[in-house]
Amino acid sequence: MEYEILQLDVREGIGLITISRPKAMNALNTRFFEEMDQMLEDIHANDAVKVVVITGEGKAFVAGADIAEMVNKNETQGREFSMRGQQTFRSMEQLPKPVIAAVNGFALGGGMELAMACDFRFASNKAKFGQPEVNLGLIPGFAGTQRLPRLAGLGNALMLLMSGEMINAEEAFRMGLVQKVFEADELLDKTMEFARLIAGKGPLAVQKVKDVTRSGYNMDFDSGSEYEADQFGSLFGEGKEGKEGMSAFLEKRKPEW
Ligand code: CO8
Repeated sequence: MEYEILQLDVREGIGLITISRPKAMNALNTRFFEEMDQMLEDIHANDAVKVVVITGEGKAFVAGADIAEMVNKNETQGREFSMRGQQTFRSMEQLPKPVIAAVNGFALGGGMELAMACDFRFASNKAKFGQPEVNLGLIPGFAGTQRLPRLAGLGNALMLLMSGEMINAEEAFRMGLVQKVFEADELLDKTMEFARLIAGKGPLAVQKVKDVTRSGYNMDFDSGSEYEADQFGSLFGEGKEGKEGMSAFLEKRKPEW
C-alpha cells in the first residue's frame, strides 16, 4: 500500500509513525484506518522495529475523527465506522511491541482515543486533551468511554466526557492520563530516548509484560496471576531469554538477546 497519511521512520530499533494530514489537524478518516491496519501488519513483521512511537505533524496530534466525513453517515454507517476504528485501536493494544504516544498538540475526540489505545503517553507542555463529542451531539465511538475511566478514574472520565472540556498536559498528567510532560521542542527526542531504553530490554520479556498486564487487567485477580505464572515460567530454561538475562547478570556481562 502507498501511504498518504502515515509515515514510518525506522531507526535504532524504533518505528516512528507520523500522522500527517496537518491541513485537517490530522483528523481520522477511513483512509487513516486502512493505512494504520496495514502499518501495524508491516511493523508486526519487521524485526527491526522493537518499539513504536506515534506522533502528529503540525499543531495537532489528532483533532478527532473526521467530522466532514462523518456528517452524512446514517445510523448503520455510524455504527460501522465506530466498530472499524475500535478494531484498529484494539490491534494496537494487541501488537506484541510497545506503542508510545508522543502527544505534540491537540488530542481531541478520536485523537484522545487513539492516544489512550497506546501503551502510555508522553506529552508536550503545549498539548491539549479532551473528548468534545458532546459539543457535536455525539459520544466517543472508538471505545473512549471504556478506556478513559480505566486510565483516569470514573469521576475524571465522566467530567471530561460530559463537559467536553479541554485540559492541558499538566492536568492530564495529574489524572494519570499522561505519564511524562516535556517542553514542546524536547518531546520527540525524550520520547525516542525512552523508547530506546525499552528497546534494549529483553524483547520477549517486554512483549510478555504487555500481554500479561493488558490481558490480566480484564481478568479477575487470580486468573491474571495464574496467567502471569504461566508466562513467567515460559522464560526459563536452556536457550530462553530469562536464562540469558540472569546468566549475563551473574557473569557481569551484557545480555545478548
Ligand atoms: N474533522 C475534520 N476537520 C477538522 C477537524 C476534525 N475533527 N478538526 C479540525 N479540522 C479542520 C478544520 O475544519 C479546519 O479546516 P479548514 O481550514 O478547511 O476550515 C482545519 O482543520 C483547521 O482547524 P481550525 O481552523 O478549527 O483550527 P483552530 O486552531 O482554530 O482550532 C481545534 C483547532 C480546537 C482542534 C478545532 O479545529 C476543533 O475544535 N476541531 C474539532 C475537534 C473535535 O470536535 N473533535 C472531535 C470530533 S468527533 C470524534 O472524534 C468522535 C470519535 C468517535 C467517532 C466514532 C465513529 C462514528
